[in-house]
Amino acid sequence: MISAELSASRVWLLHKPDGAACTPFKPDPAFTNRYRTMAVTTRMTWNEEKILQKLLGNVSLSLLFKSSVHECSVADMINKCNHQGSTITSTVFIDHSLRIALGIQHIISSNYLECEVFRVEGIQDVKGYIWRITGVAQYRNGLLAELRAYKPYADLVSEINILLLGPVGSGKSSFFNSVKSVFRGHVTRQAAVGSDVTSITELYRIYSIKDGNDGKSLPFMLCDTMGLDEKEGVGLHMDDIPQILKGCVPDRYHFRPQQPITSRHPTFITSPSLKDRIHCVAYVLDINCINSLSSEMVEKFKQVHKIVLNCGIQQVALLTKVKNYHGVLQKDFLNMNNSMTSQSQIMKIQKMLKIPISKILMVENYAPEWEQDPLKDILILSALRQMLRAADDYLEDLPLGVTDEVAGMSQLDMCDQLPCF
Ligand SMILES: Nc1nc2c(ncn2[C@@H]2O[C@H](COP(=O)(O)OP(=O)(O)OP(=O)(O)O)[C@@H](O)[C@H]2O)c(=O)[nH]1
Ligand SMILES: [Mg+2]
Repeated sequence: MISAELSASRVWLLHKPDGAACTPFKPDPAFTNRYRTMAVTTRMTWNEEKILQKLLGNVSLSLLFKSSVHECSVADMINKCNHQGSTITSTVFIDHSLRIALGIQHIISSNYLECEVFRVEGIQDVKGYIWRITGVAQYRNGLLAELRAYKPYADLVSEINILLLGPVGSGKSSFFNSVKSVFRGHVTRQAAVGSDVTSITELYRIYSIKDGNDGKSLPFMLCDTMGLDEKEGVGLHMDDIPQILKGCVPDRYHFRPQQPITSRHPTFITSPSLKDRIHCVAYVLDINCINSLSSEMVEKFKQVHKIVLNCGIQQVALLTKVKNYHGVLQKDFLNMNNSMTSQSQIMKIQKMLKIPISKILMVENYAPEWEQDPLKDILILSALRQMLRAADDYLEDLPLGVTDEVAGMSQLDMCDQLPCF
């Protein structure tokens, strides 16, 4: 086990024993003398070294001091490490729950097998990387706690319905899988995802998400749809969209690209109430395809935008497949968009959907991999938080008559008040 102390140009690695009880390392003089004449190599494995280099921003590491070779003498260490650049130190804190998960809760932090000091070259933004190591887990956990405590505005509904709309293959189902994975604590793949010329998702799904902590359902639903296609008669039918927004389409409804749902369908919800309605629409788009969207698809988006706007429902854009998402941590989370995308992509989205920059969200979904990544979690949770805030704005903005429904107004009357059709 390695713990790291970072400096501006040096990184200190303290190799901890993997067992529970152990005494601190005392170098054997014979061992020390033997190794003094040999090339000093790190105790880290190749893999560990690569991970550390990547974590610090693809830097190169040169070992300056190794306690088992150079003896545990502070003077010797200072001598070897002096004049190697300025130092800012920061200690890596491993949260108690993570220690339990890793099975290292018994390790007393003062016990080390080895102390190594490296010169770090190529580091671009020292404070950013230090923050990245120490702050990411805390920031992620804070967001998670905030969302676990979330309650819809004024308790008008018990769950917020977020509708995912977008072209075939843009990552709608993967976003649901990603959100579920973050709350579950490991990567899960409930919704089928994949790549095909036509939409993989054929059923309308209203997914609930359980909190991994206590297994309770969280107060939001992700509504996954068939992908939009630029051709007519393929993909989600435009006339299905108003029915979905009103809450007339049931879970597991099988979309028919050439025939939209009507009130004659046996499972059509004829008297939807506020809880059945969509409270926020997220337009899901692959960030890498924004500049190559066909004029037909742009036209379709404009039509959808008009329908949603007429209903007074809040809208956000969710850009997926953001490859360089690691860049966001060079500074802070406030400038996420600037560091991850070009202005031309942002301008195009703004023009097409008339959505302010604050509502253009970005994620890298859990797609082919099984490893959880706290950075991905931060983007996914931040996007979800913005969607919930948008839904709250919608609820707060509802006309009095509609909110009266909660106090017993007829569901049918309420549905008729919808301004969209
Ligand atoms: N690298 C990367 N791949 C992604 C991301 N999101 C989705 N994918 C991949 O893109 C493909 C399509 O993803 P889906 O989630 O099925 O997309 P969809 O919008 O639900 O597609 P349809 O249901 O067919 O309309 C799959 O191969 C995913 O693994 C992402 O953020 N990053
Ligand atoms: Mg899908």
